[in-house]
Amino acid sequence: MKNYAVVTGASSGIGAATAKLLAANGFHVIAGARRMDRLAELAKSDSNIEIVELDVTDQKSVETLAAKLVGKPVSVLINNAGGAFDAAAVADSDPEIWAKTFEVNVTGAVRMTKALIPIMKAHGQGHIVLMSSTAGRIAYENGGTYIAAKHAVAALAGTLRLELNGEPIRVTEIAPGMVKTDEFAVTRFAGDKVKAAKVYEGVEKPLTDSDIAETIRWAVMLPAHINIDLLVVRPIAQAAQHKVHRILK
Ligand code: 8X3
Repeated sequence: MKNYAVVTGASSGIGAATAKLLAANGFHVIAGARRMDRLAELAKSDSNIEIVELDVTDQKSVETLAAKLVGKPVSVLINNAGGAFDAAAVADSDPEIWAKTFEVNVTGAVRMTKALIPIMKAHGQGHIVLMSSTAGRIAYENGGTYIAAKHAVAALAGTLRLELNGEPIRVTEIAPGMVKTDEFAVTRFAGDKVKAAKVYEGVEKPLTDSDIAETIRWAVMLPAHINIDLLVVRPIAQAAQHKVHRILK
């Protein structure tokens, strides 16, 4: 029987690319997201992708999925659901957006992790991947909600690794830098595609969702005794958060 990999936020971007790549590499992928129409498209690409409606901010939704997975060989969880929902200075920011950002990026990952740890333990093997960001390692202006939430994800990864020491469960934090996806920057700028495009302006080759999926595939397919604690992944044009080589005409 194939090992199961559960991917959250699988309807687009890094989540969808990861679901496809893991399915192509022999996993039975459980692809979860809220948007079933998008997932239905994804499922057409590979018969090893099983789709499930999932809202990581809803405890019932997470429990319903976990109940289906009891007794199954779940060996990988990719906590990918997340996002940035504003680009405001802290002084101008909305506490509701703070709560939403933490709910999706942090508490959502906690819900999924809590629900699947017993299933991984019963299977005798597990790997929890947390998608943080370079925003989880350094601050920049006008990103406080997302930066704080991703720092929390990084802290969650470190805590879990300590607490699971002695169990056959790996914990990996993947911290992407500039990745150009269809939705990330557009969501951050509340649908403003011009502002979103500026993020990548003049950058010859920002990373793609498939690039990040490849790093995840590598980390989860290493022999089970090798734990990648942290992978910081940037395009070559981005030497540091504020140091981006742009070719502007
Ligand atoms: C996204 C990277 O630079 O927008 O996780 O924070 S950044």
